[in-house]
Amino acid sequence: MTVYIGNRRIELTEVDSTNNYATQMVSEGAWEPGTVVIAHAQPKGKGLLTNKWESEAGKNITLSVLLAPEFLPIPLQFQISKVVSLAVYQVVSMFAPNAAIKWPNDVYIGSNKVAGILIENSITGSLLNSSVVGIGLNVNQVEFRSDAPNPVSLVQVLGCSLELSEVIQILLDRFNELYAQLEDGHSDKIDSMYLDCLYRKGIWAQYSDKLGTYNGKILGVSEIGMLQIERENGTVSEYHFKEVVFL
Ligand code: BT5
Repeated sequence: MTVYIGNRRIELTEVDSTNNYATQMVSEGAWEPGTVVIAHAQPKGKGLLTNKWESEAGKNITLSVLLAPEFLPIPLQFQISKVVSLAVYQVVSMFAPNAAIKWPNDVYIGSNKVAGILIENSITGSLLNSSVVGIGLNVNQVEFRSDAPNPVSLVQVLGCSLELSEVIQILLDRFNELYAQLEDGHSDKIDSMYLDCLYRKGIWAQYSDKLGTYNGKILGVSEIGMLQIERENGTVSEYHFKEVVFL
C-alpha cells in the first residue's frame, strides 16, 4: 500500500532530537507510516555514532520521517538512503549549483556540506518494519558555531532566505515521488539517478584506507551500499562506512 509522506505531521517547538522522538513512537507502537516529525528547535540533534548536528532554532529543516518499508529485503536497505539523498539533492539543486550526494549520507554544494541524513532502521525477523529517516538541511542559518568542518546553507549560496514551510513541502513531495518509485519496484531508475548525482563520481582524487593513501576514482555503490573505488592499477575496492576517507 502506498503511504503518503507528510499526511500526518507532528510539529514541535523544541525536541532534543526528532529521530529520538520518532524512534520512541515506534517503540511504543503508536505510529503511522508516512508521519513526519518536524522540530523548530533541536538542541541535541544527532549524526552518526556520537556525532552531533548543529541547527540554530527556526532557521533550518530538522525533521524525521517514519516509514514501514516491509517490501524491501533487508540487504537492500541502502535503497532508502538513496531515495532520501536524491530527494534532498533535488531540493538543493533547485536553489544552488554544484549539488552532489556524498556517500553515504550527506548532500554537498561544491565541497561543503548542506545536509546530513540519519536513518535508524528496526528489523523484526526478516522484515524491515520501521525506518526513521532524519534529515537536517541547512536553509537560513548564516553562521555556524560548532566544529563542523565545512557547513554551508542555502541562504549563504542564494543570498536570500527561504520560507521553511515551502522548502519542507517541496522536500516531502520529492520524497513521496521517489519512495513510490521504490515501492513500485523501480529500483533501477533510483540507482541510475543516484549514480548521476554522486559526489566525485568518475573523478580521480585522493582516498585513504587501512592500507594507506591512494589515487582512486569512484565507480558507484554496490547493491548493499558499499562504495566502489577503482585504483590506478585497475583493481576495485569496496568499502563500508568508515573504511575509507575522502582526502
Ligand atoms: C549526519 O551525520 O550528517 C546526519 C545528520 C542528521 C541530522 C538530522 S536533523 C533531524 C534528525 N534528528 C536528529 O537528531 N538527527 C537527524 P554525520 O555524517 O555523522 O555528520 C555529522 C557531522 O557533520 C558532525 O560531526 C559535524 O562535523 C558536521 N555537522 C554538524 N552539524 C552540521 C551542519 N549543520 N552542517 C554541516 N555539517 C554539520
